[in-house]
Amino acid sequence: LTTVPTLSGVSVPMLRAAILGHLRTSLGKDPGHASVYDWRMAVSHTLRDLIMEPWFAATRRTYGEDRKRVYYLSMEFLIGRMLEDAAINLGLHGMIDEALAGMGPELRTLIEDEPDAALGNGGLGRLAACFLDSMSTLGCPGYGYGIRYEHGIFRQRFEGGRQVETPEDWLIRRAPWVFERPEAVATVGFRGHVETQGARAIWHPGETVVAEAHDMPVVGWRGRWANTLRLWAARPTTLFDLARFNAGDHTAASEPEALARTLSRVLYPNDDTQAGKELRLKQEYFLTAASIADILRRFRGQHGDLRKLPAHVAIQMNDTHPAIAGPELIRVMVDEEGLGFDEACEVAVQVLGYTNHTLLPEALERWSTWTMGSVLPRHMQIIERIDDWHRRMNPTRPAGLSILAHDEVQMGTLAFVTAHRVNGVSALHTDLMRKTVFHDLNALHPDRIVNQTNGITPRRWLALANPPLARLVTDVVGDGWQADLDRLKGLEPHVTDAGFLDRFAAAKRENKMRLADWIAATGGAKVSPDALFDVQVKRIHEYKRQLLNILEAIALWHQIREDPASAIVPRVKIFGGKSAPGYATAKLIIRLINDVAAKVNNDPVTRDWLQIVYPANYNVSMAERLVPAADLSEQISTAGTEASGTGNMKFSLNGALTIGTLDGANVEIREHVGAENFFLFGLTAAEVVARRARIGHEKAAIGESQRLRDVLMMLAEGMFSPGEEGRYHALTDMLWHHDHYLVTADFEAYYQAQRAVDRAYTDPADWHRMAALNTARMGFFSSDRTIKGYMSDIWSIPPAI
Ligand code: DL6
Repeated sequence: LTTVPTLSGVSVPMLRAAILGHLRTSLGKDPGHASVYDWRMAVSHTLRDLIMEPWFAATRRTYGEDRKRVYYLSMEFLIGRMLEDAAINLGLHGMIDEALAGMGPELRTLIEDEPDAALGNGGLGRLAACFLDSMSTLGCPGYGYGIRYEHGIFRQRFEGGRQVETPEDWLIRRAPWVFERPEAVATVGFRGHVETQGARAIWHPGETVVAEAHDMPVVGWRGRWANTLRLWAARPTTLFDLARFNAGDHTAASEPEALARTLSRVLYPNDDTQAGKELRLKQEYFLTAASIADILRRFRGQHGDLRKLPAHVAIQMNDTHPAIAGPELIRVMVDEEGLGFDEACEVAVQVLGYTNHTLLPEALERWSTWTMGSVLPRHMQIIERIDDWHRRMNPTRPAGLSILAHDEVQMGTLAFVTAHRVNGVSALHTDLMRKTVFHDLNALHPDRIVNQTNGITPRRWLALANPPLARLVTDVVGDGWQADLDRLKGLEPHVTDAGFLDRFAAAKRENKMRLADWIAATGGAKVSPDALFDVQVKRIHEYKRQLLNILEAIALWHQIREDPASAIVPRVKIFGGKSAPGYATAKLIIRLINDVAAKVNNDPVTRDWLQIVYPANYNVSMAERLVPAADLSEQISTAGTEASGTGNMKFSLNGALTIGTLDGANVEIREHVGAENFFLFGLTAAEVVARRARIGHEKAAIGESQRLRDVLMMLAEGMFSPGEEGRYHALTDMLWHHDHYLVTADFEAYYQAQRAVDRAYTDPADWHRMAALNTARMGFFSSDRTIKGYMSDIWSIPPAI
């Protein structure tokens, strides 16, 4: 990929003129009266202008060289802020800073003014955003396809320690990175009936909406390539019911508009449970149908015959959410293009890939055949025929293995059957996919399941988030690591050099001071950067075991109270994360963390040794603050439950040591950074299965730990819920009687591992050496490596030359 000429000529005076120009012509503002918002928009437009040439050039080249394209269909893209990302990728951060000097607010102020584009719940959506960044960096021609939710993931605040949700409104002000494309539309139908004319089926939808494209350019490293994230917004086919309006029924007149808009109004705030809502199914079909119509329109313009699709098009289904893609593609080929059914199935399979992101049974999507049949009647018929086709093609298929088992459409099975590759997201997860949920399908299709261990973009998660460490890395290994993360290995010979370690430690300290200032400024506790910053940030879920972490905090607090001399390391435990609004246990855990924080932070005996901080509304921008400042990364899920994790990679890359179980990508991180630089504890996935089968394992574990008994007693007696003794009885009952996630079984090992952390932290030089080795050995976890794997093993897209 060659350097983009438009960028090489950029200078500070030119940027200054462009920013002032935009202030005047795009914002209509005199600099003397411009607000922070106006300046942000002017700078964003200036950067955006510079992305146009790479963006157009990438499209021209893709057409000119007739390159195969990949289409990444995802219900979630957790993008975060765009301005700083564009500035870093274009290499213009410093110049913009200079251009603004003496003229407007600092670039940092403008960056902080931008709302996060938070169109996702957690790992799955953030992975999609990292993948787009890598595809653009690698020059892999591709589109992300998603929904332009008016409201992204809800805003979280705490009232009396409890999570309260309010709507997020990233679109309330203009979004400078989004281009409306009123001409790029697709009509999407629902319900209705299917008419049969001989062998032909004609679907007459009962409802239709229009999907309207909104495009965001995604620029790669140094602007050498830019792809498109195309987000669909729903609008009505008829704007307004004029007859009803004239009859005086003004509210009813707007009904068509209101109904359509509902489709793209909110992101479902569940990342792991079947929403079970018709609206969710409609959203999934809306995304999929609009995207496939768009893909086929582009394809037909260039190549015509849909039988040639696999040579030119790869479609990746990000989890089962867009798994209706198989039936939809087949519907178009059979009903609209006249292909034979079996032939259409074969074409679809060659085009589609499916990534599985979870093995949790409650997260595997299923729709009742009744719901599917009434929302998408033609697709229901096609799904039955796909199931029949699959059975015919695989005569040894076990009787119970059907897409339609238990009168439900099993979306995991549907996605598996209609994809030529099905991938897991870490080595352990892929292995478990083969052995558990997809055991029978794997036996029929032994080459279909492949592994692609997740990765993260080093541009956002090191270059952008951690400038002090990024500078040190550049000084030692030279520029270029941002697009070739294996170069971090060049740090390794320096980890025994005291001068290097001092600089490494200074970078961490700078990040910790910045975080401490932010915590204080946002109304949190005053924390000291000398303390060990111990961070667990992710969705709140029982399997992720924030409960284990907070129980350990209670045990530590109790220990220090009993024996103050036993405290050797001051520690700040930092939590961050949202619970699904309807997930009562997770919400109770949030309240417990806040209750324990209130007690512990006000205890004069322990205050200097233990503090608990839980800033509300964890999102991508907060992660960018927390990750670089962490000393310790908590990756403590029950083994066999976290498909991969990507937070674990971000922390390790930024020089935090991990305390973790052998779960998801932790296994591979530990292999890469070295077992001696990782605090391992807990049961393995196989041991988890065996332990769960032992009746009364909870009581046995509690019986073996006086410490755990003390903690549970304090909780049960209302130590953290004065005036309401029973507040946490649901949690203590669960731990005593049905502890599915084995908090009790792993508690003691976790407590001891934390004490090993304490001891290690008392030797700062050695700690920093271990931390630096983590950074040096994380090159493998770049999402560039992951995308290269998808390109070669799933999409059959050659690297760009
Ligand atoms: O693959 C991205 C990410 C993994 O890192 C996490 O381990 C996994 O929990 C997450 N999965 C989901 C599940 N959503 N659904 N369905 O978000 O994917």
